[in-house]
Amino acid sequence: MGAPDLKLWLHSWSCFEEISVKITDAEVFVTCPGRNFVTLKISTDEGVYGLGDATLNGRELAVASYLSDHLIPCLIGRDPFQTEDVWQYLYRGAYWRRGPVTMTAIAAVDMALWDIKGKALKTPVYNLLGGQSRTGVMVYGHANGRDIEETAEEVAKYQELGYLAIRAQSGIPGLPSTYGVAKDKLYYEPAEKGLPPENAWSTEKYLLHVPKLFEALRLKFGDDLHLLHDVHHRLTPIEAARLGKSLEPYHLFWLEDAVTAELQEGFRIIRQHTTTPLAVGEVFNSIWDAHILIQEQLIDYLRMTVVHGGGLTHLKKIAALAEIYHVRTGCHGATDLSPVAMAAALHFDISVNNFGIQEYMRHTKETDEVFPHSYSFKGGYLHPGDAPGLGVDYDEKLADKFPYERAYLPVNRKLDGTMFNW
Ligand code: GCO
Ligand code: MG
Repeated sequence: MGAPDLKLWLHSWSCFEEISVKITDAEVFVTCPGRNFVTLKISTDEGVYGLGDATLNGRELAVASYLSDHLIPCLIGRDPFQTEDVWQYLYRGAYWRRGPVTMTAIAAVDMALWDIKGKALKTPVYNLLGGQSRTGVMVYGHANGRDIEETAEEVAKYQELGYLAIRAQSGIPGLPSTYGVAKDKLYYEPAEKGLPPENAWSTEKYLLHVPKLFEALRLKFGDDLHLLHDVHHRLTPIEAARLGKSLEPYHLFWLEDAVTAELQEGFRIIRQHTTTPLAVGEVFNSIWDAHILIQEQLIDYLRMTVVHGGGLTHLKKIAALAEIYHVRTGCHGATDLSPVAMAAALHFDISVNNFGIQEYMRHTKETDEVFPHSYSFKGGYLHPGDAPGLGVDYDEKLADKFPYERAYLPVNRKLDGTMFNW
């Protein structure tokens, strides 16, 4: 290493020694620039502040209250550099561990502290997580249509935008509406204002239709394009095994959330029958939701992401465990995760060796304006940019123009009225 590098190192070391920061204040903002987002802003006596995403779709105010009423009072006066200690303090200190509300609130604090750390050290967060393991993060976009033809047209649009990987969902003949098919194509948003809308479901109709969709897509687009599909928790293990088997000729990148995953052991059945790669975990909130899946190599991709998976501090440990068992990451990145969570995911994705893919549903123009960010898309890849910290800001004045509006994800019933999984 030459002399200039050493000088730089000595300089950054002396900066590090001078840093002694204290948390002075923290605020929670709820805004609805097209959809609801909850954002935590932690301020310090050095003027540096950090942002964390605390959005839990359809249950936003519960996390906002958890932060304001229970966590923020415990943060004032603490050293924001102690990310591990603060995480343990909030996780162990609650006594009531885990659960989506608790873990989303902890994740928001953790994200904001990593953001502060990066800004104070004047470096992007990925440099604190191990640096850049790759030049960019491959993402997948969402193509959806009312039928196979319309879905294929949408796949073509994403391909033109440069995507190398595309998730395909289509309407099911005989069902008036289903998961993944939206009016607004590029900005698919499942939550709706008012009370939860109701959808109808038939497993048989679905299982007959999906292989036809992927047969048509492979015929039209050839073998190179990565294709993905989300079942959205609707099958039993043996039904999922049948679907996985019937999709093998179309070599999917992954089949997502084939079953509800409370019963991790259920994946053993799917695994015995199919070589279609399996992804799961967007609703998981700690390692205890995934440890059997990882250690028994029952899945190929883990969908846990920074905001619902306990923050960067927890997720990087989960990724380290997953790496040993050949499980790669595939962070959830739907529009209900704010640009703050998207940025945090990108810093994580670019740094870990066992990165697989990142979901990227583009946010609307209004959302991007409320959250100006340094990450950018090029040729199928996202890059977090080189701004210090997470590289995202929050325009409070603009956000005030979009007050919270109650909204819910749909619920789902079988054709005979039985309540089912959305
Ligand atoms: C995905 C997800 C979303 C979820 C949504 C719930 O794969 O992107 O399944 O569509 O339904 O994020 O809030
Ligand atoms: Mg999903």
